[in-house]
Amino acid sequence: MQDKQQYKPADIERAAQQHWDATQAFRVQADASKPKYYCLSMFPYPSGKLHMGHVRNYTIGDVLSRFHKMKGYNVLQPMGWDAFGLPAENAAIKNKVPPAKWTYDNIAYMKQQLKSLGFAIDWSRELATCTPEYYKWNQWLFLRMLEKGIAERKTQVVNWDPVDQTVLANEQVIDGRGWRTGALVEKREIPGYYLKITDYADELLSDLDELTGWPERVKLMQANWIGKSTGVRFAFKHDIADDAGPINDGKLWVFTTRADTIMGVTFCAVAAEHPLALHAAKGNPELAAFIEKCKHGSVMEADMATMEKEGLPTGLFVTHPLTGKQVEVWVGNYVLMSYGDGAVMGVPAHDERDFAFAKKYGIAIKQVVALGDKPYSLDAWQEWYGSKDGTCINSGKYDGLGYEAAVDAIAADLAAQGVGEKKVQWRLRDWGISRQRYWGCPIPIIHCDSCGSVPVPDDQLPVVLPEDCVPDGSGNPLNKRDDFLACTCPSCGKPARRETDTMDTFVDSSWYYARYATTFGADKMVDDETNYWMTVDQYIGGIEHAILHLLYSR
Ligand code: ANZ
Ligand code: ZN
Repeated sequence: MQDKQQYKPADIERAAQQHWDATQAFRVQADASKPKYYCLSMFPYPSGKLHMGHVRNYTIGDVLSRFHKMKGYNVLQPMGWDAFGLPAENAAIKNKVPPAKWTYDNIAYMKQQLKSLGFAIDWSRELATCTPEYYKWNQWLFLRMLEKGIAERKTQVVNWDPVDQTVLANEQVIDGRGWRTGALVEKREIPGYYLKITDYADELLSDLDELTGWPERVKLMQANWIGKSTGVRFAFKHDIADDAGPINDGKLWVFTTRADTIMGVTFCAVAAEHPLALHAAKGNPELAAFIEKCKHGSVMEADMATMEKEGLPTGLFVTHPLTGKQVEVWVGNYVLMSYGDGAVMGVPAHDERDFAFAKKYGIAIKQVVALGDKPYSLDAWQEWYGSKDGTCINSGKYDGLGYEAAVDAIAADLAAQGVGEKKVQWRLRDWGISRQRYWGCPIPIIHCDSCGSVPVPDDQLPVVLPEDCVPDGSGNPLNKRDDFLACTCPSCGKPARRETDTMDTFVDSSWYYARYATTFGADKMVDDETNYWMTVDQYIGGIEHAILHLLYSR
């Protein structure tokens, strides 16, 4: 009888792994004599235990890495931890342990799981975004952006839980109510920090053409996200005033992509947060209640498109710039305050949303574009909708003009009155990076009663996050930490208060790939080693991850 050969993974794999460890088999450095291969897997969130998705993802990366190593490449396969974020705070509320402890425990456990899988990882480059060595560079880069004017402080709308007196993340709002308190969530305006990605909108859009190897539909999603829209911005004049004088200087601005339909305007609609809506609500409890209700509604565009159109008249009128006629202003729940000017010219004959609104409230519908040679019917209209075919009718001097000629003529007439011009409008918003959360990278700003918001000087970086707070759900625990809050103003030396907002975790995960490639422990954000390894040759992560980045970079 022959000896049965048995595969004993525990023995064999341990021996191989110990050998790799002892010889530092996967530890790599820049080496100009070899071609390099940088294989980057999406870094995990330390949620507790690895799941099969991790194993699948990292196995693919490992196969590619080993294959290239055998082919003679200098292969970098790093690993690290996307370690800040809300789940750690939720776990803290539930288990009463500091998020730091929960996170570091999870990292230790998951690291040992990863190690037992025997991946060809250069562990000497391991990083965790919640460590001061890492997030110092978030702070440093933020300060550089502040200097360049591409980071700024401005007001932002947040979800406010009136019972817990705290800001909620979108995912903590369930059916319009706070996840813990069940209280109706309000939209509040508070100061926040933004990165001006809109300054780069043109570049972001045109450089999509240079991306190779991405599916067209992904590029299209990106383009739609950036959302370049060419149209006309113009104003309806009015003399609606409050004690401080005419509201918005007596002009109701709107943005339209269909200036050719301007003679078909039968109403205007403004967002619930628009100054005219707020003004009208002062003497109108019904309108005030409606505005209050809208505040709890969605601001997601997808929801806006499908939800039941609702509105109320304000009783206010503005003047049509080309006909001189009075046009009634309505408040409409389908008008977004955050897009364009937060107001629209209502053209029910040609805009789907305006049509639904006008039908519901008995507002006049006036056709001003001939739909080819077809009579005006719902079918013909649906077929035409969104197209730029057809010529102006019922439009006085613009009759007979096609889309472009009509837009040119109308824009010129508006410009001659000083109330309008052609405009490119972007859907892309500046990236709001501040969160009113504890478990994140502190924003390096100091508030001084005399000097205002003052940047923390570089030699005081990193601003270290205390790791022993246990959030209880009622607001950011940093607000109760005097040892964190108290500081001196870098500019006048008087006692001042530290900013308690932290950065969105997408700031952390937007540059970790560069840090892996940097000399370990370098006292620079990136260095020559980074130049050697960059760019990433192969990224392995769910498309979900890429899409999440897109969705949250609002
Ligand atoms: C009148 C009109 C007539 C429009 C027509 C369209 C078709 P995009 O392409 O997405 O830029 N709009 C403008 N600001 C808005 C806001 N804050 N909230 C909701 N809707 C808004 O869409 C531009 C069109 O969306 C604009 O052109 C305006 O409606 C509407 F036959 O003006 B349009
Ligand atoms: Zn000061």
